[in-house]
Amino acid sequence: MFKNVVLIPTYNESESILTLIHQLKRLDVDIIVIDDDSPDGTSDLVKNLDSDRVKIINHGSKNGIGPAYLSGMNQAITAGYEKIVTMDADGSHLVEDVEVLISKSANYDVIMGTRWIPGGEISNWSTSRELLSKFGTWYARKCLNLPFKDLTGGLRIYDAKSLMKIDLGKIRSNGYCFQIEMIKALYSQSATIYEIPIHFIERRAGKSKMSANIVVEAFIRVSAWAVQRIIRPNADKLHYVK
Ligand SMILES: Nc1nc2c(ncn2[C@@H]2O[C@H](COP(=O)(O)OP(=O)(O)O)[C@@H](O)[C@H]2O)c(=O)[nH]1
Ligand SMILES: [Mg+2]
Repeated sequence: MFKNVVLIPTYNESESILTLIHQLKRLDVDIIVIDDDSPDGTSDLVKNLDSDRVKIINHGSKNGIGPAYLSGMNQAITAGYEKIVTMDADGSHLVEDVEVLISKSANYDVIMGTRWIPGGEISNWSTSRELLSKFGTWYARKCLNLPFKDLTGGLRIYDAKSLMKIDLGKIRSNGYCFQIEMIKALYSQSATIYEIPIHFIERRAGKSKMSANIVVEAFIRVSAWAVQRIIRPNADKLHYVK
């Protein structure tokens, strides 16, 4: 067993997952794929690899990246991994950037891969997705008073000990709001969080799972948290602590 693990949530990623796993194998990491019963057979492809370094969690029906990542994090913590990388399956996150995250992770609880700082880059993304992503981060920054430049990205590395300090059961977001809630929870516990620039490349195969429901969930949750912050400014500190 390596000391670091990469978590990859999948829903219908049969065209991408094996390429990514192959690329990741040059790093000293184990891999856990968390699949929500993909009809395209993603989980069978991973299972058939029959590799000690690659595990699959069959997570049940499609329920968003939040619950999928939480299953993966709980398994990774129980197994005793030190650093937990999270990344998309579709090739949008580069293994080169994962390497950089790992190399800088020793002194931080969380490192976030960030598109919207100097050195960060996006390729092939539609203007509407870029605007939505930038608006999402801007809105969450303002509502939650978080000093970060990319709150919705999926490429991160968490220190397992820092995750053990929060009650992961309190994280309730299903969609991409999960990424915001994780940072909100860890920041409330004074975690050290650092951003590094990454290159995000929009997928070439398969389909995005972004939907109106995901946007609505994030908007409603973040707005409600903003109101909560005004009423009880220190509530998060108690809410998320283990
Ligand atoms: N397990 C699981 N993975 C999901 C779900 N929704 C999205 N994903 C995965 O999360 C990652 C990011 O999703 P993607 O559709 O590429 O989002 P986009 O890049 O914002 O368009 C991919 O690896 C998806 O397969 C879900 O409901 N369950
Ligand atoms: Mg994608």
